[in-house]
Amino acid sequence: MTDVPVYEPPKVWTWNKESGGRFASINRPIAGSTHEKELPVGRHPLQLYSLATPNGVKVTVMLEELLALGHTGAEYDAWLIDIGKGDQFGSGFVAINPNSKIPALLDRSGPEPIRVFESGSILLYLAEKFGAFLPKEIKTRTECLSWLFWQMGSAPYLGGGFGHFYAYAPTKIEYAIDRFAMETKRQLDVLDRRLADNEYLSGGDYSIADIAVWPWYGALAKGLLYGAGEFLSVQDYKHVQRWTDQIARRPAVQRGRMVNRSWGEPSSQLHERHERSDFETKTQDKIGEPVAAESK
Ligand SMILES: N[C@@H](CCC(=O)N[C@@H](CS)C(=O)NCC(=O)O)C(=O)O
Repeated sequence: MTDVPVYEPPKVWTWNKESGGRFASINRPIAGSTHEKELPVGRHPLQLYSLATPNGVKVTVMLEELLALGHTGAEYDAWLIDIGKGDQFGSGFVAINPNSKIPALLDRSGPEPIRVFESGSILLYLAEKFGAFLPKEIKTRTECLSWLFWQMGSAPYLGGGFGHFYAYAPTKIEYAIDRFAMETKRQLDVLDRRLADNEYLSGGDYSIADIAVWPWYGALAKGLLYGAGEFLSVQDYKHVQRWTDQIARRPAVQRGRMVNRSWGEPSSQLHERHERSDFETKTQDKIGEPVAAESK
C-alpha cells in the first residue's frame, strides 16, 4: 500500500468548512432549514420536488410508468430542486423532507396532504397506492422488497463511497478507492448472478426493484457514473448489461430520465414537468439555455 498522510483525529470533531472536494459547499453537520422559501404547487394530485440524479430518476420513471398503464391519478407536477444552490435547505422543502435531500413527494389527493421522502419509500407508497409494479403473491412481493431495500442499502457504498473517492474527493486515496471499488464490483456481481437466472430482479416481472436499481447500476454499467466504466470493467457484467438495455428501451423510462434534468443535451432536459405534452414542447432545446447543475 502507498503511504498516506497520517491523520490523528482530535478528541472532539469540529466543522472544518474548508475541507474541500466537490459538493463541500452544501455539506453541513446540522439539519434543518437555512432560509425561508415556500414550495410552488401545481394543479395535479402529486407534487414532486426533485432533480434527475439516480435517486430522483427512480420516482419520475415510476410516475411515467404508472401514467403509461393508465393511472391518471398519477398525474404530477415535477419541480426542479437545485441541490448545488441549496434549494433542499429551504423551509418548504425541509417541511416535506426533514433530511434535506431529493426526491420528496407531496400527495394532495386526500383530505390531508401526505408527505413522502426517501426514494424507496416513495416507490413503495406509489406502488401500493396504485396497485402496480409490486407483486401481490407473498414470495415474489418479498423478493421485490428485498431487492428494493438492497438498493437503498447498497448504493451509498457506490455513490458516497466509490463515487466520492474516485471522482470527487480533493485527493486520490488508494486505500479508499480500493476498498469501495472492490465493494462496487461485488455489488455488480450480486446483480449479475441474480439476472443470469431471472429476467427482472423480483423474478419474471418488471417491478419497483428494477425501477430503484436501474438508475444507479444501469448507469454504472454503461460507464455513465463517475467516468468509471473502464476502471471497473463494467462490460464484464453481461447479465446486468442485458437487463440495463432492456429497461432503457421502455418509453416511460426514456421520459422519466428527462424530468428535472438540468445538464447534458438540451433536448434531454425537461426542467419542470406539468403535462405529458411538455416532453414535446418544453425541453431546453425548445425553450432556452441549459443551466449548470450536476448530479451528486
Ligand atoms: N436515501 C435518499 C438519498 C437521497 C440523496 O442522497 N439525494 C441527493 C441527490 S442524489 C441530495 O439531495 N443531495 C443533497 C445534499 O446532500 O445536500 C433517497 O434515496 O431518497
